[in-house]
Amino acid sequence: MKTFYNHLHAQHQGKVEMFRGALVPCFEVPARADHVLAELNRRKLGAVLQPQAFDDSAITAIHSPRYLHFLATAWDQWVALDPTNVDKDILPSVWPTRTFRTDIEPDNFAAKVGLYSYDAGSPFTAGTWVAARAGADCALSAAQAVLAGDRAAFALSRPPGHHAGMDFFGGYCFLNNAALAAQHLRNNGLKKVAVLDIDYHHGNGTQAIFYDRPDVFFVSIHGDPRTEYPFYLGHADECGAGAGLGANLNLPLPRGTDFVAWSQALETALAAIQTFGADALVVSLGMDTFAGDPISGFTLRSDDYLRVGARLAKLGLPTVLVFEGGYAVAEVGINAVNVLESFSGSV
Ligand code: SP5
Ligand code: ZN
Repeated sequence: MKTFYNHLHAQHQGKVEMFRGALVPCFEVPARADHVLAELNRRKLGAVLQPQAFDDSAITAIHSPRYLHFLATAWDQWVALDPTNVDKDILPSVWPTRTFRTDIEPDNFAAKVGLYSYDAGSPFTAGTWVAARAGADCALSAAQAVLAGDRAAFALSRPPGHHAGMDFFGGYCFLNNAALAAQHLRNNGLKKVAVLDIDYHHGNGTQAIFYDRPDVFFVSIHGDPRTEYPFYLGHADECGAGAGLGANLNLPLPRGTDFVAWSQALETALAAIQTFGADALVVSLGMDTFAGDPISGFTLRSDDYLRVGARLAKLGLPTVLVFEGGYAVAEVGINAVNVLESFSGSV
């Protein structure tokens, strides 16, 4: 399996995120991707390639122009406010909740940051845009490889993507890499695409992007949003809307869920993907279902990921795997490559 690696990922390097009234060190760190790359190389799992550069039309297929303009200019606007801002991350502090208007982009910078975000845990830094844009190229390149006939391809990038919506960032995510890959597959001849999200956290951004569409089936296995981030989406009764009714499936599980119960949900998800009749699969591959994850609550072990990769391969679909979360830094490489190696060994 080819890997498209974002060699610019470390340009996104947040310092702090808000947690219980304090700024704490970021969980989403460059070492995560470094460990996955090192493990891929150690096991010689296939070529590690630089992505192709895709033009912005592939991005505007998912994200709004005003959001993309904001992301591309945010750092310069931030430093223009005060030159000493170069040493600080951008974090939002005000948001337009219910009853506020979101159609007018304010001039005030803090107000703009809030308009385009939904949490205070996702610092925007000097290199965030460059890293996220190169990550989009990785996801698109992986989709392109599959379109060209590869059975599967892996996009190894950070920041992750599945929490990012059409016009907002959050949950450490800025551009929705999985959605970009799915849309690229759709735009190039594949009629029906399934996105299977196995990150611990519900992929609210991906769900929202495709919620009213019948051509992209979003299926997610995740911590119950009543107790787990992102809290406000991911319940079992969210089934899609309008023409997309029936093309969304959420399988929330309680904190503490083990591999046996998680695997049952995986079987439900895969059966639904087969019933949908997908021509291709995009996997939001979060490794934060691991027992040792510092911010999550499932109890999967490293060996379990060997079963996951083999099972995904058995579905028999052209597959784009996109790296998402996973914060047990020392183990994230082993766990992710366990999925990839067993997938490759099973096709
Ligand atoms: C892509 C992805 O996995 N995003 C997850 C974003 C989660 N953000 C909220 C993190 C809350 C941190 N809680 C710290 C608990 C320390 N015991
Ligand atoms: Zn996650």
